[in-house]
Amino acid sequence: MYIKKLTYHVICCIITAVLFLHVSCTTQPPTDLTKENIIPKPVSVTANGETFPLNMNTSIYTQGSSEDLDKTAEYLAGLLRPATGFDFEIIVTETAPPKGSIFLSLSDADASVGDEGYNLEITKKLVKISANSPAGLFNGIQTFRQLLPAEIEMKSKQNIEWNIAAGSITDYPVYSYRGAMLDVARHFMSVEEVKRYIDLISVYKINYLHLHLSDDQGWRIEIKSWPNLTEHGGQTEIGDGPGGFFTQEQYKDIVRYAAYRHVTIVPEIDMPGHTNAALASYPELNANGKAPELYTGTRVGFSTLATHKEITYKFIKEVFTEIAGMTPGPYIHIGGDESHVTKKEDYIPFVERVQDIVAETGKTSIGWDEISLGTLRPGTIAQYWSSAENAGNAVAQGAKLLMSPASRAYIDMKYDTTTRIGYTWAGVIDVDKAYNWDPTTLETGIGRDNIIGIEAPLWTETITNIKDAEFLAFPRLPGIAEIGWTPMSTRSWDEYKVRLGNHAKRFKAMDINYYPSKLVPWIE
Ligand code: NGO
Repeated sequence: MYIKKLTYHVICCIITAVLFLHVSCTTQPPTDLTKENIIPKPVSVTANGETFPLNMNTSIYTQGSSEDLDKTAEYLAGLLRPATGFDFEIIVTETAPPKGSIFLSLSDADASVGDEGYNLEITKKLVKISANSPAGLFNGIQTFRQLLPAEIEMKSKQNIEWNIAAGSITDYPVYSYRGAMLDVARHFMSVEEVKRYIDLISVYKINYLHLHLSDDQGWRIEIKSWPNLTEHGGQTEIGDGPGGFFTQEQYKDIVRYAAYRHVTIVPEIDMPGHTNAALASYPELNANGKAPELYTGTRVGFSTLATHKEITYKFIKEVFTEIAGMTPGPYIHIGGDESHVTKKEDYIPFVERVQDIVAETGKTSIGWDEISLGTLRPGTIAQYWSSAENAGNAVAQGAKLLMSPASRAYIDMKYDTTTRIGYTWAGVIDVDKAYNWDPTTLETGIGRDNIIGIEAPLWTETITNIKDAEFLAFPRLPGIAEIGWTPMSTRSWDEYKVRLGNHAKRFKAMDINYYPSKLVPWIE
């Protein structure tokens, strides 16, 4: 009797173990597109209950051929090849592609998705991404990418099934400017590090990268007509690090790399303050004609260009002409913040004249909110970071605002008081605080019509490398990206944090050094 019972028990155990193994080895194919965790959240998603399987026979078809389409198809194939190990042949077609394909079209999108939006139609037979522009197709690809298992982000071949939930997505952004800023002046970052940042921001449909290229502690962009800026002024950074700078070829390489990912570079030369590196490199730019020592501390507001000297404007003109010549994007950022040692009566005409110089190069100026103390040229954008009064002045002049309120969007702030790196002057900003705000209701008098977009600045006084940058940017930056993309009416922190928690696997697969905030239900 006892032996019989034992045998029965052992058989039961074996059956349970086999069943368990079976279930854990074959994950169910996803069928509900509305349950996917897409960041930024799309405008509308409907499911059809089907699944599309990606396999070794899947090819990428483009509807007709153009340089843009070919590049976009190549980008997509490059994204999918490493982890799947499949070929993803790219084929041009004028007719409907065969079953099992991915189809890219620049002719069939709804007009309502605009310049940057897309339609993603998935059935069990076909994935079709349509858009009115290459940027829209690129955005559709980022969404498609997030529907695939997180392993798609791995660099080596993974032996898993690549199934995605089917249905339709119609999607387009709220704001046309969705930015990130990287300060390469306080601590220099290499070309490779900047490219990595571009890769990461473009996953979340961020389309501008503002590079803070000069400050008291270093000048980071080669200017052929003023070579000492980098030869001397590029050799320091905060602390005892070696500094560094981008040659013009390297800068152009960054611009091209970004453009391929539909990211526009916005170069900033900060002035008239934050200029010690330039002042140390050329004595004639100083009011007293004497060059100060290079500076490697963290103070702000102690330097100024000589606003009364003509040579200063020759300098600015030549610098901006060279930079404009390498920058296809429409904007040049002129800084303008914290010019505490420039008299207000000098600061105002200076900023007005600098906007004219930028206009002569064919570009439009962006400046920190202080620039609205003076008259803004038509088109000039003020970047709201600290003074609501300055931002209000800009609005009163009819200017658009780029929203970077420090207490929400400064991702160089610590998450809590124990965070190893970061500042606290604008408060501690955990993931909820960075996400849970609306640019159109933050300040009275600033509404939707006054806003061009949103940007998350990453200042680098406390960080020295891209891994630290990742730690401060992730996971706050995807939240800022969502503010820029998704209508406020469909956003809520409680729903977002669950979606974000599901991105842990992706962060890991992308080797992102993220902060595992306790406020987020991470699923690893
Ligand atoms: C301020 C200041 C920067 C600092 C940053 C640190 C602006 C626009 N000017 O933001 O020089 O690096 O704070 O958080």
